[in-house]
Amino acid sequence: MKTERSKQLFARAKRVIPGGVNSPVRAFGSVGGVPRFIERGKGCRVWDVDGNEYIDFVGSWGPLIAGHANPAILKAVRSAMSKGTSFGAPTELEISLAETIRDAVPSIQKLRMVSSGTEATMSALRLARAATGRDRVLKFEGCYHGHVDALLLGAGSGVATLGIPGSPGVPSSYANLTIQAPYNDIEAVRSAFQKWGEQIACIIVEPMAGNMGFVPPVAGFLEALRACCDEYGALLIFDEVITGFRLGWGGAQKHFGVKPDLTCLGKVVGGGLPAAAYGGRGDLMGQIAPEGPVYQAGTLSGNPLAMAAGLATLELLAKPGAYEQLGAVSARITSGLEQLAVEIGVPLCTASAGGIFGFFFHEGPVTNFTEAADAHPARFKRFFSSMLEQGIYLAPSPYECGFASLAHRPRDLNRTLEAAQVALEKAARVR
Ligand code: HOZ
Repeated sequence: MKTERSKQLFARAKRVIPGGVNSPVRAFGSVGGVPRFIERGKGCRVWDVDGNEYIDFVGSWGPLIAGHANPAILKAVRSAMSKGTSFGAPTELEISLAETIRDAVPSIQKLRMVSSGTEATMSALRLARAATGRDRVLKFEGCYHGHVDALLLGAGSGVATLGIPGSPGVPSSYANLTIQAPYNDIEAVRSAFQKWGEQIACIIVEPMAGNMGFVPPVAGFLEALRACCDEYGALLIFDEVITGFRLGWGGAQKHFGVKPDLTCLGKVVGGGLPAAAYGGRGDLMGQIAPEGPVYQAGTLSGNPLAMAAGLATLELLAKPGAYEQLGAVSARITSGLEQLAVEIGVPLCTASAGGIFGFFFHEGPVTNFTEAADAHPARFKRFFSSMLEQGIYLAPSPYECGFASLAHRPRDLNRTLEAAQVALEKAARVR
């Protein structure tokens, strides 16, 4: 596969952008090789600057649930753009998107649009601290909630991929307020609450973890978090930046029937443009300025192009059968991989739900970050490189998940699994 042009651009980028990328997860840090510079996308495919074609399971890290350059989304964005790109003033579009989200997500009575998932989690955390008058927060190892100071400790995604220790630059007085527990370990949560219960403002959790690979909650875990928060007067924050409108309409909280106090959304709700949101109980959201004293703001918050893209995306997802289609794509990939792995004799465990899937080179089960980190990194690296060479674009790290789209067709999945057979055979030879 020719990669000359990507190599040249990467070298040029590194002279002006740290690491040559605008987000560390793009750098191919743990898998080696040159990150592909993408020129264009259509449906489930992307093409790089060397003319190579790939079936894409990254989907811009989640937002592109309808595929690249979806005509309905482009039409909505063009229509909004023809009227101007940003006003820094209220628009009707942002009310429509907020109403659609409120009606879909069980715990949201009011919400605020922001521009990134990081802003959403940062703002939800501030609100939780203000509302409870407490400073400590509890998070889970391997969960990633954006690059918020207090939440970088033990984070998944790029932090785990690059093996970055906690975070230089976060004052220790700040980091000391973050308590960590292993994902799916309710006993660890209970003992943290026994020790610091009166000081804990909130638990923040990915209700299905998608930043240490894909790790679903064990039965009863989310319910136990809810009960713990209720017992000690802490708030429960679901980070649904990945699961929101991707696991299903209404997200993980609808799927599992557990209501958080606050919810963070991103990715899908922006339809491929920069939009995110946080929301929850009306009394809590009423504390946000200008209704209340908790300050949070943004020049491009509720940007009309992003609102139009988000609305158009949610309209596509509201159509009958959309989530069944996404679920079938994810399940086909994971069941196909499992079957191949058994035939080839390489340990592999998988999980899928809605438009999300994941796999580990591990006997399984994988229920927390320690187990995820115990999977075979060299096998993942070999598998990833072989898939890429064969035109299948997966996230370049074992600490990420795969994203299905409405644009993946059975023939794309067949091609993916043909490539996976070759890649798994190569991975199996890695000891
Ligand atoms: N949150 C995504 C990683 N799991 C992608 C965003 C990024 O870090 O670039």
